[in-house]
Amino acid sequence: MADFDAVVVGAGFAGLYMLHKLRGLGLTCRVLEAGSGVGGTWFWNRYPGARCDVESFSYSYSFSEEIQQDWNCSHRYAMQPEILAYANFVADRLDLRRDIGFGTRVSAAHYDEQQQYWFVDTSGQGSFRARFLIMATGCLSVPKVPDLPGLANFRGEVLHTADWPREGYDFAGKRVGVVGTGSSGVQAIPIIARQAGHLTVFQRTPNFSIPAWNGPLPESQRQQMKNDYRALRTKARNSYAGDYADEYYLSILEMTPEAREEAFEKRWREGGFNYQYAFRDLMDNAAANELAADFVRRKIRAIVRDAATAERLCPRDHPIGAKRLCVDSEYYETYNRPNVTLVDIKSDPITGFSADGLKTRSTRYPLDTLVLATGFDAMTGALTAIDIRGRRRESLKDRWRDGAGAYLGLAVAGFPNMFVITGPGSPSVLANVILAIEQHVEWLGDFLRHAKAHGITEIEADAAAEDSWMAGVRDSADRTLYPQANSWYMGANVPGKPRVFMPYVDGFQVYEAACKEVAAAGYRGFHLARATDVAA
Ligand code: NA7
Repeated sequence: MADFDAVVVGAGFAGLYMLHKLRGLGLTCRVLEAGSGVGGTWFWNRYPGARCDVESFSYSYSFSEEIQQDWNCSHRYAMQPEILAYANFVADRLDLRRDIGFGTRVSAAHYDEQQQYWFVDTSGQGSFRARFLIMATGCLSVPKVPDLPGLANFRGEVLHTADWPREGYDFAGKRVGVVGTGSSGVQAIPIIARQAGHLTVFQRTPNFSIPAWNGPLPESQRQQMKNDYRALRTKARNSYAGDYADEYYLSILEMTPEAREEAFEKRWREGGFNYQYAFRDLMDNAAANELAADFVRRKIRAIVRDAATAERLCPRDHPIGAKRLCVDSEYYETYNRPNVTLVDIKSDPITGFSADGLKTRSTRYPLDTLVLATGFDAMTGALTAIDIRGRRRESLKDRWRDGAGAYLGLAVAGFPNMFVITGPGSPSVLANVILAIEQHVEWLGDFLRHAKAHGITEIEADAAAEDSWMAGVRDSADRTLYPQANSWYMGANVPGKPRVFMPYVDGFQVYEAACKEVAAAGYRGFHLARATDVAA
């Protein structure tokens, strides 16, 4: 059995930075990664059109001046191959690979209370013992395969966006069906439509999508951003969304109708998430939200020529922003193509499959290929897939049966020395997730340095502190419109998963201040013990 100070699970952006940080603390570390390369979700999500919805200059590490100056992003929003290349660039630059075990899927992790060690098991790649177990398993890493009736009868190819063939896929001339119209579907559909013979989109729920207006970054702009990095990163660090765009400076309800229309139009023209974050009342006032939603519906009707198709694409069942906004490139325009059909499977549900197609209640659709863009068991799926057992062999899956939670979104009572990077109860996916990762890794790094300096061998969240933290997370979410959507933020996209709003909604900057305050108060809410304390 191999021995380390820490085992880190996952070599995405969280695992890579965590490894670098642990090395800096003089701790030995092994990163265990199921994939054959670094990059996490960007390693697996290779579907056509896969792209980040956070702008390139934000969606990058800020901890190394050298890295941020030496890396060149090519577009306003980076495509998946470029993000994967960036993860590899960082891994090479920091010489991280030698401490990563690739092709290693963690199957179990059990805590030994007497020894204060985690025992980590893998599927055939050995066992490990470590004082600390750091879960860098990502929020969007376990693909959700829907239980479509009779899918096993289908003899065509079935692909999932989040587990895409590495060699790519040729849609030329094929009859393709796509199920799922979240971000992945919205990004993939325009590209597939350009290649396929015919594309049929099977939509259960329409989503709101804002144009990305993506394009190459001119060298002058790239240089300007690099020169301004210090100020941009500081602004991001002090913001709600962990981004450097201006935010919360307009109130929808306080504007005149003319000014409001102009403001929506301006954000639509600018593209991306600022359509949401520019307005301070969009997520907490239903009337304000409806005005913003109505503007997007009017845009859809203006873009999509067939009136019935346009109506089917107009979301009505949730407040805009309560499900993550999609950021698209010619998504709505795609429905003007003669080779694209939109089917509403809420009113005409899928009833089964034959060898060569899909059947809804009313119609048969011959297909060669079915693409599932059906999302993820988000935020907790990768954790509950592992047999994690803490004190008294309690399993994390059981602990989270009625809803996931963690003190500061980082540590779970009863699971000492285990930390979850961007876990439930932290800003994670509501912030620029790379900055959310950096903040967690840095805070945890300080905590582990403190532990080392004081001979602390066991760190555990206090159960009452965790309950009170999660009650705060829920109360804050309940003051917003977020819980009104059946979103993956709520666990609502996975049948049987408890519906608890998981991310921290009060803002990245408020969260970071709370974490600093906990540290300044001697890590309030944590029990710290030395091996001798336990033996005594
Ligand atoms: P999402 O946003 O969870 O979208 C999944 C889509 O798949 C959504 O339209 C779902 O419809 C649909 N879906 C899921 N299950 C089914 C079944 N059983 N039948 C029909 N349709 C189904 O996942 P994405 O991968 O697009 O994006 C996830 C995040 O990744 C995204 O927000 C970015 O942050 C990156 P529903 O809405 O549930 O009716």
